[in-house]
Amino acid sequence: MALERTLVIVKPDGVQRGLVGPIISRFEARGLKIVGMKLMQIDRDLAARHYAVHEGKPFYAGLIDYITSSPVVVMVLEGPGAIDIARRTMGATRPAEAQPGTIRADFGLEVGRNLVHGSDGPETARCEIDLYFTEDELISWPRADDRWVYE
Ligand code: DAT
Ligand code: MG
Repeated sequence: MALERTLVIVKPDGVQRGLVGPIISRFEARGLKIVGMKLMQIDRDLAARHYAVHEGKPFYAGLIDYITSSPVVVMVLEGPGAIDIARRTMGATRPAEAQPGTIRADFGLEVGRNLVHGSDGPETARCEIDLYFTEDELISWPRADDRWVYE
């Protein structure tokens, strides 16, 4: 499967609840490789660009307030099929509908506190990675485990 990169965010509730480690562990254990990562506070301008597709929806104002409310951990994860794999590891948008074993089901209850973001396709992944990271903040590195994770 093609090697992809995707943007994943541990949202403010994940950071505030001390779940950064457990959430990142899910992706790491799955075999996805961290090629960029930082703690940052998303400002309203960046939030508006990130969630532009949701502008005008009833939950938009609350979504912007929430995502800008306290620090987040943003990362770029790499692997074969990384975009879809990360989304499946996160689970459905609404934690109540997410499958047990996914991050949103195991750590969350409500849609507006669903802990993680993950890009939903190749084009959004490219745009979102560019929104949050400069080229020199991303590192392509050979991982000792690569040959035990990739065929
Ligand atoms: P996802 O984060 O699974 O890609 P999305 O892109 O449809 O979901 O929406 C972005 C975020 O907006 C989502 O993580 C939580 C919030 N959201 C979506 N639909 C919502 C709704 N009906 N009510 C409240 N918040 C919602
Ligand atoms: Mg989305």
